[in-house]
Amino acid sequence: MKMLTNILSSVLRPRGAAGQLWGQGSAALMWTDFWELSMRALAPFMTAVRGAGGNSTTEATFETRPYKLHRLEEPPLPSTTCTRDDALLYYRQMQIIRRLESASGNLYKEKAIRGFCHLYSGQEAICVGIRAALRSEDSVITAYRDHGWAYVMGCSVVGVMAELTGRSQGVARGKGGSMHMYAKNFFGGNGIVGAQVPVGAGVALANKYLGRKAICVSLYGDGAANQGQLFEAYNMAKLMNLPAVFICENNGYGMGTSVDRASASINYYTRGDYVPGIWIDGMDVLSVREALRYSIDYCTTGGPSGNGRGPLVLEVATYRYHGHSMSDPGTSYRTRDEIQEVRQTRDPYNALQGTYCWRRLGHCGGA
Ligand SMILES: Cc1ncc(C[n+]2csc(CCOP(=O)(O)OP(=O)(O)O)c2C)c(N)n1
Ligand SMILES: [Mg+2]
Repeated sequence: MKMLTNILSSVLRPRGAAGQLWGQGSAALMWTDFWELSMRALAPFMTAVRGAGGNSTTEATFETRPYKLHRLEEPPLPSTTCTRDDALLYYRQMQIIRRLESASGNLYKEKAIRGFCHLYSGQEAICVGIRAALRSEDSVITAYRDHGWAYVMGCSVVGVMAELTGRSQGVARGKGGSMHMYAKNFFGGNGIVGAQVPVGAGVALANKYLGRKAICVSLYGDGAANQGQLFEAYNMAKLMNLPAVFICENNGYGMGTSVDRASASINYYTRGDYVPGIWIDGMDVLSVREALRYSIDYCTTGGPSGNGRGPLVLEVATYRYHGHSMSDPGTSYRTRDEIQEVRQTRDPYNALQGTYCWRRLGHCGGA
């Protein structure tokens, strides 16, 4: 408690009467404090980009990172347009998720969060990029690393934090905790490795059956990618031509096991065999967004019926900064230098800030 209070004390505003997160008396942390903390962290960035004002462009075109294809002729577009508002939104979402996860880690150490807790830091560009492409009718299902997903799918930061700390104001009334959060068209938050993938295929089947032109995105890890139930889901999705997008988040490790120790083939985008696939740089939010736009088009148009060409298997290459869960320091099976190098060279929001927002959309002039 003391440690977290110290960390936050320099930036928290005076505490109000309602919305207590946890703690008592003057040491209490309020929900509003958490929000305030996020907003203050973003303020310099917002000011800089807005301040670029009249002599800057409001829209620019960027190259996407090269994609690798499996059984596809045409790749997603090699360039994409991003407005300053889009860039700000993506940056803001990624910042909030990063800070939400840092706060979650601290609250866990303080025992304010109990049970399992898996953090998404390092992987933010995936959920932000995918969400940016989805329409309101599309659905998502993921595994247990779901705090950021719950947030981008419509849950408030307060709702996520309340869920994590077992409060009735939580997005699952405090009954689900870290691994079981839900929102409209967000089917969780699932703790059993791989089990969400056939469920996602079922959501895609419902979409097709009900005549909705909507996709279902099912996310799973590189560790889950070796499970038999995934191949059953691929098979059914292909047989029935379902609008299902299976997405492997390859963060390099399944618990403490690296991908090359666990998988006979680490080309996860090819593992659907007869299901076409795409490899994507998952640290680049716009490349992720563009690949999902392509996937929506692929799964909902063309094909024999004109209603879609069936499923896809995507692999997004990423990295997790924290250990597998809060009980894993994450340093016994990889070096600190490895983590540091990714932070310095590939970090998703540093890349967005440096390349897109500041240089191309205002800070240093137009595109
Ligand atoms: C069926 C099942 N087996 C084992 C576990 C224990 N377990 C939890 S996470 C995990 C590793 C999953 O790694 P990966 O799919 O790469 O996801 P990541 O944690 O890297 O996001 C395992 C084996 C589980 N939850 N469910
Ligand atoms: Mg993994």
